[in-house]
Amino acid sequence: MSDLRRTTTATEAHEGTAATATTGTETAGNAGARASGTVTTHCPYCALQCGTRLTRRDGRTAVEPTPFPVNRGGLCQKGWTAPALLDTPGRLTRPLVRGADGRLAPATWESALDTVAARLQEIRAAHGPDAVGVFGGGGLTNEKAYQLGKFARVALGTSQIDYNGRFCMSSAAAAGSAAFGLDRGLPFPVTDLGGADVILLAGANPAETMPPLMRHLTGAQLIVIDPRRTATAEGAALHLQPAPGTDLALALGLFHLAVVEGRTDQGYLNKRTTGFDAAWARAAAWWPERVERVTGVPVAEMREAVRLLAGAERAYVLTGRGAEQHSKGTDTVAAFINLALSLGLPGREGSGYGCLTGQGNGQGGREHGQKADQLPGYRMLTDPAARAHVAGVWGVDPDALPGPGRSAYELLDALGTGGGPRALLVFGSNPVVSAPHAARIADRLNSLDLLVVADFVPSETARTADVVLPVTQWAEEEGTMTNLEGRVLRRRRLLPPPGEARSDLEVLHGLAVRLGQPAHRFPAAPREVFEELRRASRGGPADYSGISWERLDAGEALHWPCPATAGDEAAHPGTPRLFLDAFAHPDGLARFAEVEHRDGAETPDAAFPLYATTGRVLAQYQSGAQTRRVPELAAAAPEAFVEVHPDTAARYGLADGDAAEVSSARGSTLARVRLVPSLRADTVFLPFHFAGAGRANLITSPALDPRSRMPEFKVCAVRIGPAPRPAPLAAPGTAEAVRP
Ligand SMILES: Nc1nc2c(c(=O)[nH]1)N[C@H]1C(S)=C(S)[C@@H](COP(=O)(O)OP(=O)(O)OC[C@H]3O[C@@H](n4cnc5c(=O)[nH]c(N)nc54)[C@H](O)[C@@H]3O)O[C@H]1N2
Ligand SMILES: Nc1nc2c(c(=O)[nH]1)N[C@H]1C(S)=C(S)[C@@H](COP(=O)(O)OP(=O)(O)OC[C@H]3O[C@@H](n4cnc5c(=O)[nH]c(N)nc54)[C@H](O)[C@@H]3O)O[C@H]1N2
Ligand code: SF4
Ligand SMILES: [Mo]
Repeated sequence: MSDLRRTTTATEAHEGTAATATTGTETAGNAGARASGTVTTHCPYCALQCGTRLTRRDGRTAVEPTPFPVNRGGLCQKGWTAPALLDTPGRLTRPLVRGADGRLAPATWESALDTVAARLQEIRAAHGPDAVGVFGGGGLTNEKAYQLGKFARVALGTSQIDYNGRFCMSSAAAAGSAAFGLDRGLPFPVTDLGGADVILLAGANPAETMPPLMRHLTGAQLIVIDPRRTATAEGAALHLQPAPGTDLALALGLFHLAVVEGRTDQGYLNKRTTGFDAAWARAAAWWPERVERVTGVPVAEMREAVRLLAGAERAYVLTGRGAEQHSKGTDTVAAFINLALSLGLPGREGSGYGCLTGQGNGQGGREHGQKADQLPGYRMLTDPAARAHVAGVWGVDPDALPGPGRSAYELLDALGTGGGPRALLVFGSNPVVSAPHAARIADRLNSLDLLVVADFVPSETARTADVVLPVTQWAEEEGTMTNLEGRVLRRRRLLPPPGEARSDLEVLHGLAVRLGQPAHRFPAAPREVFEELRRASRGGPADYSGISWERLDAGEALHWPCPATAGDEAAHPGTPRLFLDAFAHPDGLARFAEVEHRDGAETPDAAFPLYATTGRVLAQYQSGAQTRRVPELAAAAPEAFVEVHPDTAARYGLADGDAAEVSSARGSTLARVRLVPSLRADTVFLPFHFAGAGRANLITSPALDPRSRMPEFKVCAVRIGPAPRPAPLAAPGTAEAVRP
């Protein structure tokens, strides 16, 4: 078990060693005088939602991890340095409105909100309600996500709302719902992973993306599927290294082997599943040698993976974005679920299938109605009973609720075109950096009659807006978040917001009232919104009606569904483990999916001979809007880079440290070359955290999965060569007030 040591070492190396990190300045955002005190809360970044304790004293904030079971006293480098966000220079503290001179200038809240409301009314009057769009985020609290969906459907009357979770969770959600009848990323607590013997990680790199999660994986042998030899793969018992975009073939091949080698669990298949025969009819044609030809993974490694997985008493199959962010992401996840079902894993205590949800509220963000086709409680907008229930809670006519709108990329792509929205409100996303085919999206945003961005830092998207609304961040507000295991958590306020910053809920209240809504319909107090969310979710798949802030504050661990029970609202214990007795389909059975491999939207050719894939590094978060501003993180990952195999670099005239230009059919990006001998020679990798000319999304493909509408972030065809001109690779830091 020497592999275990390596896993542990990788974890420690990536978690950092700070005992207690303190940051703060007396100057930034007049925060120096802000209150003192201590709160127990959670990290502002990823879906692990590590438990933290914050202490504010003398204008400085210190963070320390709590024994919260998910992080068990660990934090990653981003968590340790998160307090720097509270005092970051350049923090937005006043509303900004673009004047006739083309520059963003400070304005009062009254005039900023009046301006936005008046222009929204004009645009609606001239072009109809769908001329206004809303773009939300999976980092928003449950209360904000809920209120944003309600605001779009009721105050704006638009169908045009979607959110960045479409770029993140949608393929796993679609496949999970189809297989199990319900989508909760992990249908079991994270701590269950600690008892596993074997865990297969398909396209996930938690050693960098969720380092404290590795604490739960040290007892298991890991099988990692990743074209790169990541920090996670370094510690694995087995690393399968397929070409990007070929996981579907690989999963079919593993399923095939499980069947022909007699490793399936026949009793489980009979009792708990349906659809095996049709799924097998497809997989039967994916014999191992054929899979090796498509994926590049040797047959012996596939056999070893199935041997490990099938031989384990307790085993999990987990997917990450590497398997999901493809134009066939839903089918790929379905194929991994087929594999898990064939081995009898889902719905069994100590085993299962799960998806590692990414954003801070990536789970809650997909339940409360900011998605194009959804109503709160994870209900469908097309379901008449759901419409009637939610409209009842909102006090509106069900027929007045619009139908489903465009998905995230389709919404952004349509902006300012004939049929698309002419105004957009952005809450919690930075699509100028994070959307695929980013140059096209920046161009669409610039074509709008009105772009409004609510943020607490001047993100690249905020800098192109007509109106920028400064909002509160994590430690300045109250609310709830739902982590990757479906556990509802309290976010607590440590200090008052700087300057004139207001919460997103206050912003929505102010706009709704100006759009003619009764004030009571859009409360600004998060707790009041949560009480309404409970009622709206009641009876839905994601039922929060039995969850109260009192129960959470008393320390109860509540995973949804947690329905209110007659007589005693607080009686239901929540549901840490789903599916133990039955899956959520009416017949209680899990469904195998009939899926077939297909190529990605682009495969390498003479003009673009390499695969490019994209992803994350430890020290930066997402579009980098927040983490590029944290000095310690910016120092650790200062500029765009591209990982290249040494032979490939030599072939294209590149040496380590050179500035390279990577080009696809859509455009080019600039990045510093890093030679990585363990990478596949046919593949280059770029992180997407950097702005300007270093945006990886200048080259990515907007090909969409037909079911989830997930863009193909994880594979496109490119060529690489020396950068044609001296390249400004480091990310620009401070705000630039002029629309580019
Ligand atoms: N440090 C850091 N942590 C984060 C985030 C962050 O931005 N930075 N973001 C959070 C969010 S929102 C998310 S969604 C999660 C994402 O967490 P992960 O899914 O772990 O992150 P990624 O780096 O996007 O992708 C994982 C791996 O997929 C591999 N990959 C690329 N193409 C393929 C392919 O075709 N097949 C397979 N099998 N693998 C492939 C990449 O090489 C990469 O190592 O991380 C969360 N945590
Ligand atoms: N090439 C490539 N592109 C990708 C991916 C990839 O793997 N490769 N991954 C995709 C994935 S999984 C994701 S999740 C997206 C994420 O990409 P984005 O949607 O751009 O996510 P963030 O960078 O987190 O942007 C959030 C913005 O909202 C602000 N913000 C944070 N909290 C709040 C709040 O409570 N209210 C308001 N109003 N603002 C807030 C932050 O300051 C920041 O500017 O990127 C996607 N893009
Ligand atoms: S793993 Fe995620 S939640 Fe935990 S400290 Fe790091 S960024 Fe924060
Ligand atoms: Mo994500």
